[in-house]
Amino acid sequence: MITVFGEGRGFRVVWLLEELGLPYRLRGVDLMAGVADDAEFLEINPAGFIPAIRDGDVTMVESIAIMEYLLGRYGPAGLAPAVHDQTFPAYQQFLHLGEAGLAASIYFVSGARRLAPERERDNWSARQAMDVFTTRLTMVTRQLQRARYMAGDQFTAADISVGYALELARRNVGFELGDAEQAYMTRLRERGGYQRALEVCQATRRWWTSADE
Ligand SMILES: N[C@@H](CCC(=O)N[C@@H](CS)C(=O)NCC(=O)O)C(=O)O
Repeated sequence: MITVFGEGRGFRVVWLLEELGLPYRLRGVDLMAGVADDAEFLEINPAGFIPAIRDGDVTMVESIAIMEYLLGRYGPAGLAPAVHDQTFPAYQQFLHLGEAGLAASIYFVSGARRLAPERERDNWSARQAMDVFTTRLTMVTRQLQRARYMAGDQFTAADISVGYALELARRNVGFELGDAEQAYMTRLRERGGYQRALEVCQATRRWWTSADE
């Protein structure tokens, strides 16, 4: 049985597990309360960030690496193109751009705007992170002019990566997505795997629902 520790980017992992139809359990990690007393979690990830997984003897962190591990070990079920497929380069690019270019940037914008002291909310680094997010987003916009999904006409794990980042931007910093990105998000939210993941990830669900109000 695979255990997923923590929501946040763990939503990506849960979404993928739902798409793959694999058994798993979600073990909550409360970052706001602090993890100093959470010995079981710290044994899995001494650095204390989420998500992490345990799968038998395997422990791992980094949501994109975890998705690549799960796809590699349990079969892509159509969610990752084969390496010689013509869609593989775009798949690989957007799988990583979703975290390295998009989610990582918007996460720091969100932290600055929500948690920093008033005078530091619009600091230079937060503005730089916002610029990085918006420039990387143009890659997504251009891709959506060419295809329905990041790797072409089939949904793949690259859409889980990018889709989560766009949800984060919209819900955490009120970023206004363009028409093409909004239509893309509607397609993603209609998926059974997305909806089941949101049922399982109750903290994410509460957070996103409150952001919609
Ligand atoms: N690149 C990592 C980012 C992990 C990350 O920053 N997670 C956040 C929550 S989604 C976190 O644990 N923040 C608290 C911390 O870094 O101590 C991934 O994709 O898993």
